[in-house]
Amino acid sequence: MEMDSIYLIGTFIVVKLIHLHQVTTTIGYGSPNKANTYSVHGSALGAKEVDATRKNLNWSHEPFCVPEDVKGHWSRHVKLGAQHEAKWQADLAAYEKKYPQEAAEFKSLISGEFPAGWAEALPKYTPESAGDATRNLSQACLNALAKVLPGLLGGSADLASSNMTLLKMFGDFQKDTPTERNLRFGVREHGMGAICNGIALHGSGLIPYCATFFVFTDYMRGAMRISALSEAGVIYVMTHDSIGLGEDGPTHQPIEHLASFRAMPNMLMLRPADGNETAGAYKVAVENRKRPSTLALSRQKLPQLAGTSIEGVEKGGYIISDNSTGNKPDLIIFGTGSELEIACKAADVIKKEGKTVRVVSLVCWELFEEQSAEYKESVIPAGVSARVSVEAGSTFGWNKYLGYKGKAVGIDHFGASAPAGILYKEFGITVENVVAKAKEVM
Ligand SMILES: *[C@@H]1O[C@H](CO)[C@@H](O)[C@H](O)[C@H]1NC(C)=O
Ligand SMILES: *[C@@H]1O[C@H](CO)[C@@H](O)[C@H](O)[C@H]1NC(C)=O
Ligand SMILES: *[C@@H]1O[C@H](CO)[C@@H](O)[C@H](O)[C@H]1NC(C)=O
Ligand SMILES: CC(=O)N[C@H]1CO[C@H](CO)[C@@H](O)[C@@H]1O
Repeated sequence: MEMDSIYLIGTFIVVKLIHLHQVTTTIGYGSPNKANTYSVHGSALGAKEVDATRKNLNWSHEPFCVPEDVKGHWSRHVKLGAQHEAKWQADLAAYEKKYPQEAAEFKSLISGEFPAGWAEALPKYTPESAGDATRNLSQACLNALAKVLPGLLGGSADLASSNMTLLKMFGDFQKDTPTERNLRFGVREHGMGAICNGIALHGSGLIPYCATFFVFTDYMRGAMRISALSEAGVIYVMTHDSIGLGEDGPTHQPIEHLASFRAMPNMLMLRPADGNETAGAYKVAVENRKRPSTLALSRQKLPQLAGTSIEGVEKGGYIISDNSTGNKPDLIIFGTGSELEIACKAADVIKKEGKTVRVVSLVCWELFEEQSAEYKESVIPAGVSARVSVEAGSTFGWNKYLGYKGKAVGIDHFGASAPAGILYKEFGITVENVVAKAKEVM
């Protein structure tokens, strides 16, 4: 297969990362009095010990001096590197002559371009489309995008069948099958995130995604933070995103996770509510090659909500429905993900009582914050202080949009083991409770 070369890049990185050997080191090597002690870990050696170390290592050169023989030793790589590069360029030119189409694809990949019109491949939904879990809608997006984005590849921490992250037209990526695109990471979340960081940062145009339950981000938070810090555009597909996952219980139910990733710099935290919003989340995640995206997706079935759109998701927050005039609703209800439906239903109840109500989807706070002041005012007018939010997660952070008067409906304690419907009712994440809170603030 001529495409091998492209996927070999990925093989190389993955194999390299998987076969890291254990290395034994001595901290502070060469320091006669401090080597192998904690004191070299956190503080400088000090002038006296530096002198002793120089003597011990037989190092007679001035500080910051690179002796000629050392320089010569390392500089030989410059020439070698130039030779390797020239050979690579010649190979590529020969390849291009023989396989112009594949070479064009390869070049567009390594230059980081997306194929024209790629986003058209994202599935579209109408309010009449069947309801589904956003994890299922996510699988539809991944499979649609795999057809148009040759660089998209990924997998899960042994949960492909419950995470819905399998690229159906591809097999497993292995040593002997490098053109396949499903990576089997095994049950090791941190390694999975680290491997994806390597793939993203290699700069070969590959777009890595990885998946597990949202709560297990705790096992790979270090890798996720490195994605954010290192500007690695990894797509984190995080399913089972709330107490709505049901019977697995509190060990599997994320509570503070949305808030924690909203607090992480350079991380896009997206919580789509239905098909259009899931497609929008993927559009954002693919386009952001220098920011990782975390997609929080539901296990439970959700309806397609009138008013959702890809364009709305790209703005981070937008109006789903509104029956006010002059940008002055009596009430604003915010929702995200699986609770946007509750927000819409609560709005219907309150409208029937003769009030004007606006429902806002705050699917990605970071993107909303980047919008113009005019846009933000058009969605959340400063003059309207009657505000309620509903989200099946920690209420921490919602004051930013609710202000002093607003009320948050959420869950600020650990969950429990029961079917989703029972848990939502027990913990008050219901239409009735949103309506009650709305009446307190109006
Ligand atoms: C999804 O977006 C399209 C295009 O903006 C729109 O026509 C459609 O009604 C939306 N679907 C839903 C469920 O809101
Ligand atoms: C999600 O997809 C799976 C497998 O196709 C299916 O069994 C399940 O019913 C779907 N979930 C929902 C909530 O529609
Ligand atoms: C908003 O909807 C409610 C219920 O349908 C209605 O009573 C009210 O007049 C509407 N307001 C506007 C401005 O359309
Ligand atoms: C652990 C697990 O569920 N593994 C499954 C992942 O999905 C693939 C494809 O559906 C199955 O073959 C695995 O058994």
